[in-house]
Amino acid sequence: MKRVFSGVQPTGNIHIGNYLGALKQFVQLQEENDAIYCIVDMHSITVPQDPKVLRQHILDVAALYMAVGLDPKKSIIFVQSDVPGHAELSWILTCNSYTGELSRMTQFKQKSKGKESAPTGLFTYPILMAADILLYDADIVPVGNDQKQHIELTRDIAIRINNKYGETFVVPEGQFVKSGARVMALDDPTSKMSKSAENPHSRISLLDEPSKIKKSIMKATTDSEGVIRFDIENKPGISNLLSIYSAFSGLSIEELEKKYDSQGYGTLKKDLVEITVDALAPIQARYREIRDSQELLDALKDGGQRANAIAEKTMKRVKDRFGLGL
Ligand code: ATP
Ligand code: LTN
Repeated sequence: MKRVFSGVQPTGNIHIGNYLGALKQFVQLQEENDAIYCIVDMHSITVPQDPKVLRQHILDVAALYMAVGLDPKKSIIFVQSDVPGHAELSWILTCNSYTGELSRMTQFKQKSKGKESAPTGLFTYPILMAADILLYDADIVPVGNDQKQHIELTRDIAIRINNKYGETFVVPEGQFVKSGARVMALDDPTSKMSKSAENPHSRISLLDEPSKIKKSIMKATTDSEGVIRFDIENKPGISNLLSIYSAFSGLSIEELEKKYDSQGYGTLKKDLVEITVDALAPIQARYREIRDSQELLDALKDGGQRANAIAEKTMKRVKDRFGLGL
């Protein structure tokens, strides 16, 4: 059995990009693996958060985890800050990574762009992510394409420490889905769909009402050619809609191109609204059931304890290797 680990930030607005790129795989992977899914609240404070809102968002994401199908009997579901090993290991990894490699991270470059000064946590964010993964000896890390560079860094750090201190960490592999790995913004199909974009019509959040979903999709940016075909370079808008359609329906892009041969963009969009609303309805219903339940709190508490037991073992091994403590 392989160990699977992944995390999502509790920053609200979990969207279909997060779902198709990451959460959907989480559910499949829990069936045949030893899966651990984290709500990475310490990552979210790399940018300012309102404490009251943050706590609500932690519960929102936990409820969404369960609403999309994660089962606390099959997977460990827990909150990062409940396990002190993440911060502890992060420091040890910080001492074994270089400012040069962190400066090359595109996420850091994007998030600090134009700012006179950026929080140090934004810079060392990928090290905390490496700690999350290495703390649990993860073999597989299912994430969206945007996290590729962070996974590479995690591998580099693990290999570096294994070479220097002897076998300490499992070197993990990223796992990326084929369709949905990079869902683009509906209003600007050249940038990725993001929680933090100002325009709410740039994304479809998992909890959006049908009327909002309809508005966002019908407004989505396309082109003036009028032909439905997949071509990311020249037709990023239509290609993005086809990818979303394919990921939700299970139909291949080729099948969709055939289905919509000589049809208008309006028809494609209308059908996509229906497919999306239908896919999200059961998730939304389950979310409403679980969000304020004791079941959710119990699952997180139990998950935290089980995660901590694994983390403590790793920390003991790591401290031994480094000669830390007694
Ligand atoms: P955002 O940029 O929307 O704030 P994020 O990547 O910073 O998202 P997370 O909530 O931590 O924040 O992401 C959870 C998972 O969703 C990650 O595995 C990430 O790769 C994936 N993901 C995020 N955006 C997309 C997207 N547009 N398409 C596919 N996967 C995505
Ligand atoms: N950096 C990721 C979230 C994240 C993560 C992790 C993903 C934090 N720690 C460990 C996988 C494994 C993001 O922004 N999407």
